[in-house]
Amino acid sequence: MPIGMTLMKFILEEQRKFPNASGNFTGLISDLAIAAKVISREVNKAGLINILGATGYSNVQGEEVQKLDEYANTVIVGSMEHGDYLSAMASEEMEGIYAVPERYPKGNYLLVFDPLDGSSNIDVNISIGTIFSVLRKKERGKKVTVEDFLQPGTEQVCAGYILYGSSTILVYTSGYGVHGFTLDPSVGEFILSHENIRIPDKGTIFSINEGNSRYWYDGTKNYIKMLKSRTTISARYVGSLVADFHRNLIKGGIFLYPKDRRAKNGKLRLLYEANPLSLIVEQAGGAATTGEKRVLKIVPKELHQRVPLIIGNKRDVIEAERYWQESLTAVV
Ligand code: P6P
Repeated sequence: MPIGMTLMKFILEEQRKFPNASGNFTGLISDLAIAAKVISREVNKAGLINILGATGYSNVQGEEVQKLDEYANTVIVGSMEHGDYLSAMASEEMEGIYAVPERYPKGNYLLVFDPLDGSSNIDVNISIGTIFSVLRKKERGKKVTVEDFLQPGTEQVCAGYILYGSSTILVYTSGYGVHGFTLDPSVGEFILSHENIRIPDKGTIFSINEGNSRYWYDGTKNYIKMLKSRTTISARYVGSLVADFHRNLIKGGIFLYPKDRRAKNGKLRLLYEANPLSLIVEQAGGAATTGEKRVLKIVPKELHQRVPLIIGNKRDVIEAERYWQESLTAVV
């Protein structure tokens, strides 16, 4: 039986639509897919080897680095730095940018990623994920600096994630729809399983950490209270962004990590969590806002900047934004 449309065949078919394409993008995705397969293999046997648990130190975010976080970061950097498509990388696990070493050929793309999001769930066997975003360096030839990464999400060339769950699925968009590829471990290939994903117009799921409700502003309180009054509504919160986002993308729903009296700018990072998922959800017909503005329009001020994130099907996101705006005017 044919193994179906592999990720590489799909990407090559996409590339043929652009006669002037250099093939660099294809190389980037190909090497990223290899890194994903290696990470998937380790995630799926983490309990059997000494890779569970924490490293004993914290990252730039002040969060405890899990061994698998560090491992995933090393695998992605090692898999990508030798290709001729990148100038530099940035990651949740690295304080500054990582310029491709002089010994390797360079390209014009920039890769920014969260190597293993939701890593606090690793030791309890809950799905976790890698999130990635690809930008273009603005000026060819110039030495790459952190400013090259500080572009609004609308400038992303590509965005995606790999969810290490009941199966390993790679979902990406390059601006021409959202497509999902499920890893077939028996052949070691990502096979097209979800072509042209569209988020359902109506959702019956909301995802928010209600443990934070004592810190919520009225806009969040009033919106969640309204949601709970709906006859068909379910609360689902894994505590792993990629898992919560992917379920809502497929089934319809809204995920909220708003700013509150404790998380003054929300918790999630703009460049390698909010922006890539916002590009995906918009390409799938959904929406993503901070409560006050479209996420993809934010001009980043720093690499690890945090933003509030309300993301999902358009109707619910617009309604959540209305509640947020009303609470702002009520305060004035
Ligand atoms: P909380 C995981 O640490 C993460 O960055 C996201 O994956 C997840 O959505 C969020 O934080 C969970 O945060 O505060 O609800 O535990």
